[in-house]
Amino acid sequence: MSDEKKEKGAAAKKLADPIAASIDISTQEMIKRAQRLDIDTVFDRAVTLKPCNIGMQGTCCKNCAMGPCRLPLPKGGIEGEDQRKGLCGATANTIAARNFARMVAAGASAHSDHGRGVAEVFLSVARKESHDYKIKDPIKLLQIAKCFDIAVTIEEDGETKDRDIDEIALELAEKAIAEWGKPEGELTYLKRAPEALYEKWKKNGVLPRNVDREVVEIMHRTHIGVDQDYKNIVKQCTRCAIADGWGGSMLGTDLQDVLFGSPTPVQSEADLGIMKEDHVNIILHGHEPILSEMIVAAAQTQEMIDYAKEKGAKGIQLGGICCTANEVLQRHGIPPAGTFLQQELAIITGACDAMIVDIQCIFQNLANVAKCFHTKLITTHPIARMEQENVLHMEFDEHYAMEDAKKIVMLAIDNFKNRGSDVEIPRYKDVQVAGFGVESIKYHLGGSFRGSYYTLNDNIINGRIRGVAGVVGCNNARTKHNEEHIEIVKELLKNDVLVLTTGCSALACSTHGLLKPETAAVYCGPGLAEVCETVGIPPVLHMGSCVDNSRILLAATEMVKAGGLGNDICDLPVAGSAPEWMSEKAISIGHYFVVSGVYTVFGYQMPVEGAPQFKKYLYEEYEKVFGGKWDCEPDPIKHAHKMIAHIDKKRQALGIDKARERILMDMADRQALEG
Ligand code: NFS
Repeated sequence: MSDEKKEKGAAAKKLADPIAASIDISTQEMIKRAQRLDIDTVFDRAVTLKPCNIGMQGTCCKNCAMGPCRLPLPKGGIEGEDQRKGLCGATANTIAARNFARMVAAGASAHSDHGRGVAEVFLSVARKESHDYKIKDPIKLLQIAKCFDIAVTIEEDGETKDRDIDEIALELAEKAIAEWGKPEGELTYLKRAPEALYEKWKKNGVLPRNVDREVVEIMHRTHIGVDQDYKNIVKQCTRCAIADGWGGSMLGTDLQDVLFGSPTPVQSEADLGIMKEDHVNIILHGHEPILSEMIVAAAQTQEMIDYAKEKGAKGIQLGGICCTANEVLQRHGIPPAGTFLQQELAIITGACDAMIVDIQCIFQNLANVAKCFHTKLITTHPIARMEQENVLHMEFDEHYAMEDAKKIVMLAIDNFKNRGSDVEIPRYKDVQVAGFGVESIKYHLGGSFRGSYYTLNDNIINGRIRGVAGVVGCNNARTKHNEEHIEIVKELLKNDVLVLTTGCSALACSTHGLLKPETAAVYCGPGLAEVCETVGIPPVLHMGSCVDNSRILLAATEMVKAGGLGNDICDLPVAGSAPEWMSEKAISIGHYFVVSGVYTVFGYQMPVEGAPQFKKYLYEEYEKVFGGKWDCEPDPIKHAHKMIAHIDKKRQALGIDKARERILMDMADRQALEG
């Protein structure tokens, strides 16, 4: 088909307006290019396919074959008693709570199964069955071993000796893997939470027993005819979400750090512009670093670099999408090509020689886009395959990790020659510093000998830093791509709130230049700018992938430990946000933050609007139980100010609001005083 015909065809279809779809110029350019080439992207599909209003309200029940029973909120709300019910009599509250619970279960499963995968690789490394992985962070290994009550020293001939690290690793691996299904007791990591929080969970009967059981119990309780009390359903959501944040996700993060190294700040670049016309471009997309770590190692071997040159390329350019991007960024400085909504666009450049995917957040439409170019789309995980014929499945086996990784890299190199001449890589990219783990924040704040969160707390108490916000989560094609992330973060910075970020929100911040120390002078209020400039950190700290939200929980715990800001996470002047959430994982994350004591605001509509009592329970009453609560605010500026108001409320409760008032005096105030 001629270009002219294609353009006419595209004009006849309903298409996204690229400028309205994203704030990124690179994204806008690639949407335009896709439309010129008559390739549909998620942005166009969002225009033609509208969401179901009843589903959005959370009140469509599909849990048995008498339904679906749809219970929309009547226009004008409910007057008097709510008469709505499904065939079995389930109320709107029960239905919305059950749907919410299943989202928590699915989200917790995704994170935790990822964690389990890492634990299994760790076990095989400890058993010396997988030779291509090594224990890269033995210090972290010993730290975790302590949490599991594993002896790290032994008595021999009356002398204390360090135990062999391999022996400790094996004991730890076996104990860690048992966390998913142990028959008795409770999750080991729960005790890492501040004592007051642990006791609160215990008193309310929500200590998770093991990871899998809490998911199974949600599925059981939400089956037709089981749990019909929304408050009781939420209670199980809580237990399951804790099992995710303080269990599966936290174990995933820790064991990844042990195997692949704990992140330390690295400089890199971000955006589609990191792809290079004269290089073999390999895009790593998905979540588990088990595969991507090995691809990075393989692509950096001289053998592969020489092979790429032999085939006419100047080298190999790796780039990431989604949380894999965060994993390889924080440990190796591999630049991210983009967020969740940019995955199709990376192929649309025409310069993607291979896209390698593992699990989660992968569009099935990638196969249709790849078909229009030379791109090899390679699935690698047994639980995530695609039906389309042009997709290659190369199952990755950790026992032959390097061999498998080299095969995949070679395939990409061999494909370089098939690249067409119609290549268009957006020129945009920005620099960034990423990879702040809990330990490296400690180090940056206090040096290696006096590393502590004391400096952070001190600056919160003296008012230079107003509070801390976790801004995390997805993109959602129903909102303008990246706009909410960036607006909210900038508003928080302006008001002296330090931002911790993960997931696609972190990637959005990286492409918009918010992850560099120089950002402080441009966007921050005077107090935060001063601290960042003194310490030499960006005001937005990249803490990794979504699984790494567990790092934010531990950072908050460190703040509690450092003293002066209360004795529980709910006492801290902190707030959470997922501006453009869309996945079930985000709901699980949101819920574990709430029940860890954090006020958490989502940007896109929550599936609770059709059940006002259930909504009120999550948005208001739950705070009395766990100290945190849900909220939703689509307007980014209002969203940020709700978080700031909460931070101020906590400052007031701590009696540190006065210090901040002093700090906020500007020149005019001073002159007025002097006059
Ligand atoms: Ni999180 Fe990571 Fe991105 Fe959302 Fe998907 S990649 S696990 S779910 S879209 S932040």
